[in-house]
Amino acid sequence: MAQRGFHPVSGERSGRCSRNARIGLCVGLSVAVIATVVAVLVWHQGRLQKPPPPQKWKGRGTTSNFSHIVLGRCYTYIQFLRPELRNRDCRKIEEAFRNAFLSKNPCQVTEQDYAPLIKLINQTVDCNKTVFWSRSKELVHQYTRLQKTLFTLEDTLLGYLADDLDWCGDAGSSEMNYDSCPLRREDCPASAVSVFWTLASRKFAEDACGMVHVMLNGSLSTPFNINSTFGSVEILNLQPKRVHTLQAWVTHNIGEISRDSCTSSSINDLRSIVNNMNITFVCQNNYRSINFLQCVKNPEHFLCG
Ligand code: NGD
Repeated sequence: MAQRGFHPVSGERSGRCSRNARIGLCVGLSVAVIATVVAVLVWHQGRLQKPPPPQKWKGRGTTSNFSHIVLGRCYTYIQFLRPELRNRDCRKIEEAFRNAFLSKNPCQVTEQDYAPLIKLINQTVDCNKTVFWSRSKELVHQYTRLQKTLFTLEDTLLGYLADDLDWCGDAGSSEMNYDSCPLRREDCPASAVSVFWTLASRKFAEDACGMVHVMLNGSLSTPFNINSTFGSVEILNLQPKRVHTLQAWVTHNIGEISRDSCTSSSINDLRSIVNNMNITFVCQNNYRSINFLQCVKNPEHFLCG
């Protein structure tokens, strides 16, 4: 009788246990080899497919939490600020905003890319309620926050979503570029952000009707600057068939010498441009309602007594 576990002829170990062990060892080794090969292949593939780092620009990167901020602003706007827009789909709006610039070179984003976003928002401003501004951002928004029937671009949903944010993507990635975005005029003539503001400003002006307003900063030597967005985009896109009058409110920083800016040469340039478009121009120096607003912030000032 052969010894248990030892084959009498081959001299090899026999029995169920050792055969199973050999099979197990073989299978284990094979699995290990295959797994190693697969792992090496995946690693190699991953190295080959790793996206190149995003392009570097001179400007700040996308604002942190961009998507959350846009979504939050959208719900705040349709829920509390202008409930008449409550049927807008904020998720789709945020997605359309993101899709306008993701996976694209930020210097090659076009107005067309923002068309789905603009279509989803679809908001109109009543006649006589449009307010433009230039170099007077804080004061004009203090004013329209109280005069709720008036709208600056930033009081519309489109402007409200984007105000003070930075954003850009990258052609080689589907992620936002949080490190840097193109700086206006330095990296390229039109970045994802500047294309947006030019488009939003143009549409805001094209849609205006009746009497429109602009708040300008009389404390500057040129309250009207032809190169500003107001001077180069908004004014030129007013529709004379829809707009009969442009009223300018020229304000001065409280406490600064208050001259009659309505007769200054830059305001005269504005008057000529507007009159040539067959639109009436009216200029108001130190508009009283806005002076009162300035006094709320500076109640002790002698001019506010
Ligand atoms: O292309 C731009 C750009 N253009 C202006 N600004 C821009 N920011 C970008 N990131 N990309 C900024 O708008 C600029 O730095 C100021 O902070 C602000 C307004 O510029 P200002 O005071 O020179 O005034 P503009 O006439 O150029 O523009 C104000 C008018 C106003 O009637 C709005 O309806 O043009 C409309 N807007 C344009 C651009 C940007 C508003 C904004 C905004 N809310 O940031």
